[in-house]
Amino acid sequence: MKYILILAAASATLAACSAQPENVTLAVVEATEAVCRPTPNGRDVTGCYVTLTASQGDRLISVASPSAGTAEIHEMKTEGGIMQMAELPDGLPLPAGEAVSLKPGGNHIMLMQVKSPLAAGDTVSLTLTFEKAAPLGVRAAVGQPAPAGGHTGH
Ligand SMILES: [Cu+2]
Repeated sequence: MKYILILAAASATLAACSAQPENVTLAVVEATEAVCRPTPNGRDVTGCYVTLTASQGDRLISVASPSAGTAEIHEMKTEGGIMQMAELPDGLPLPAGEAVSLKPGGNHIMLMQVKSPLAAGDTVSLTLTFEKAAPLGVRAAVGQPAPAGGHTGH
């Protein structure tokens, strides 16, 4: 009788163990409003914009696209009164729970060596790689992005 009781206790402990939720919350980044500008005539570069919200503090570290030879994360900065863009060498910080918008006149994803011209109505696949969250596949519509600062809502 005693033997059976011990067995029952042991299996109860095992069940409790396996039922326990993992103590790790998955880092997730949500992407909305992904859009790439049509390629200007004869050029093979264009900018893409997206709004990213990370569940935990994270960082966008790289971008790739099958439609482009290379993709970089750019910032706009003013030097000597001239707006210039430069690659963000350490990527783009994503504070937890905060929507970070890449938008015209600000941070953007730069596609270079675009393989074929992009026109309104096309879609571009982007793969966003983060420091913590799993890589995220995004389909960006080709079209004109909403104007900078425009919070028009839907
Ligand atoms: Cu750029």
